[in-house]
Amino acid sequence: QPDESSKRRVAARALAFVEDGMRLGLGTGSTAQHFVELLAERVRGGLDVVGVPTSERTRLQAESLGIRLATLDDLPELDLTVDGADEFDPELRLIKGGGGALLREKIVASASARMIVIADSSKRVARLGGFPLPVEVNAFGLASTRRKVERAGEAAGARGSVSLRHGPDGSPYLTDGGHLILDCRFDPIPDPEALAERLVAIPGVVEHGLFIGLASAVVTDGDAGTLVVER
Ligand code: DER
Repeated sequence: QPDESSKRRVAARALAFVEDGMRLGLGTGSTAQHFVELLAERVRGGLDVVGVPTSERTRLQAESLGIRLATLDDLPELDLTVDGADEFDPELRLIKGGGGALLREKIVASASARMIVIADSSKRVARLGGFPLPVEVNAFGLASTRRKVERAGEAAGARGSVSLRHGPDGSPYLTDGGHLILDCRFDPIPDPEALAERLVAIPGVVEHGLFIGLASAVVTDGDAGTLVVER
């Protein structure tokens, strides 16, 4: 089980990619939280950056720490996004969305020249799917969309059950965008590209947690400390 020190170590290592004057995408999740904290220390030391948060949670954290914020409307193109992941494979394909922010995370990552993923060694997998794939869906026609998502998994050779994510109070989890999340236990996912194509073809699907071709590098950790895995 990953410890906070390992998350902090990979977050600290990612700071080396941040240069003065950069327009940054700020990720979401417990590892990204460390990055935002450490970035704020550098800002207090004079680093001049502006951040576009990938969730309300990250926006509140960055704001409280005094990091200058903007939106993608102010800054349509970013230099670098630093974000976490739930899994990464040898081709740096990711599963993201454990923290429920996958839609804004993917929009921000795809607006960035580079995306550096910060993920401790527990996220490193040979094949994606051990972590349930989050799929963000519109609430309208949920039962029908859920069935189509299950069929898309089967058609892509990734069988498994699909469940609606609930929040801590027992009600259905609502994303920042007001959508629901289906967590799909497609394990393993033999062909992530094929599954991604099938999911985006479903009208009720807003976005899915497969990030393919977006990560430029992953900062992870091993016995000898942190290491950067390039694509
Ligand atoms: O929700 C997300 O995509 C997060 O980045 C998640 O994938 C990683 O969160 P963690 O750093 O708390 O494991």
